[in-house]
Amino acid sequence: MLHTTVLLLTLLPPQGNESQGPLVGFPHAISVSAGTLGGTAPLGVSTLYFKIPGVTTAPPLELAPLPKTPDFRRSAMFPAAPAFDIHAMSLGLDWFLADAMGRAVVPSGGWGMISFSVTKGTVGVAGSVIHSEVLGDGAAADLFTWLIPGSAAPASWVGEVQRGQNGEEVGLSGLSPDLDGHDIFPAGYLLSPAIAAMLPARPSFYFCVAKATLDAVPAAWWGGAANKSAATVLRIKWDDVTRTWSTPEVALKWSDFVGMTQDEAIDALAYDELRGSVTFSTTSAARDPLLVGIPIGGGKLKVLTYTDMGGTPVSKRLGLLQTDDIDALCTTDPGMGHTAQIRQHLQARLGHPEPQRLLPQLPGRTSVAAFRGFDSAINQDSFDCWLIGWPRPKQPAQSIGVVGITFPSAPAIPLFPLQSFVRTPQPGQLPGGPLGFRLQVPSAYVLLGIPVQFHWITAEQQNPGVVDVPHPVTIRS
Ligand SMILES: [Ca+2]
Ligand SMILES: [Ca+2]
Ligand SMILES: [Ca+2]
Repeated sequence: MLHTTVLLLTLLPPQGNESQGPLVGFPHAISVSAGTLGGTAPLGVSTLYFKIPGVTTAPPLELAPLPKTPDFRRSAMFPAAPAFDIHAMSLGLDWFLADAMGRAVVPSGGWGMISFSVTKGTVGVAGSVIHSEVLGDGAAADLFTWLIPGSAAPASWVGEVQRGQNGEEVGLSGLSPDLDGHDIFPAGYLLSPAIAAMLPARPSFYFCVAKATLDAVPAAWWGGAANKSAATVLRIKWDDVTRTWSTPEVALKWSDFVGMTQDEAIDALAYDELRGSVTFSTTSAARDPLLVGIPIGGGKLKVLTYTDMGGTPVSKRLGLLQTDDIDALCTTDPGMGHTAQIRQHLQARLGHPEPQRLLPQLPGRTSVAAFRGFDSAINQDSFDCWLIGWPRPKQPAQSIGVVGITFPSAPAIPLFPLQSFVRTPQPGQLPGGPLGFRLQVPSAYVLLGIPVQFHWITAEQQNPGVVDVPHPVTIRS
């Protein structure tokens, strides 16, 4: 019986362009380039927008803060500043995922992830995930993820580019939509009071100004004309007492990056404030699309191409041509990286995809992601778990699916089923027919940190042999 099952699964048609990976449906902060719409509304280029939680085409929003949290609205961040284009951004909470030689590395038990987007001009290597997006509905508004080799995660996911969110699932539209800034941390302040409380009360916001709009910002921001550059990283800092952001000032000068010239531009930034290391991208065609800056003393950063342990540029592993370009970037390791406080925040916010051990002989064509949600109507945190790829397209028969949980810290407790679903493929669904399941987190458990592991299993009524068990996902209360 099991043999038949495996055979059937290997005969399944190839997957469509479904979203996949740890960030499916995950809320994060973005900036866009000119001409990008959210729904039918034009979006500003110096405004932070928040992708709405869930696999939805709802447009991203500029959101008012929760009580006692930083105000990420443009009117608070850049009051009175004329229109300028945020070209790169970071809260400085990124975790640097390289050794001293710029090689991508993750400690045992960690799962390092880079999340990124590409420019409108990016083509991608033939056969790559990015190239297939370029041939389809475009890649510039999409969010991609790449798990660093060595990450504790399903083997088929590690070292592979995954399209975590299609542009329409970020809520972007228009003739040629472009996501050109991305950071997962600002959205944490807007998610729930409990989750926001795990983040620094006085964060910094680091950003670069696009070259075309350098003249639009006040000269005082540069602290001298010699620093005026699209490769200079500026910073504002939140004051939680006055509830205001500081005036922009220089955090990293273009000249701090050894070998950089004043007319270069940084268009993607992941800054590890704690260790002073940077993962970034420039607009220079002469440079690799993905670089690291490592402190070498005296405030200087050595600039190296980001490579894997074998010396192959990570950009190549991502399926990028040398002429392609990354224009949004964030780096995290929710398993082992960051300070204990940020790690706890991430583990309560973002589900950890784990190898499937229940029926490991089944390949699992569906995929699962989980993240922290919040229901403001009842003032309660939730676990939001999404299943993608079920049922298979064009299957007229009904399928049954079940979601359940286990508690990794109490392995004696067996799998506990929570809800069953009966579905047929519906026309008009997003690719993969995303199915969301929400489990309220009882208030008393919201910050206890108890790991909860979600499991799914699906079967087709007409082809009962087609059973699918995706990998489980662990998230903490
Ligand atoms: Ca796309
Ligand atoms: Ca950018
Ligand atoms: Ca770039």
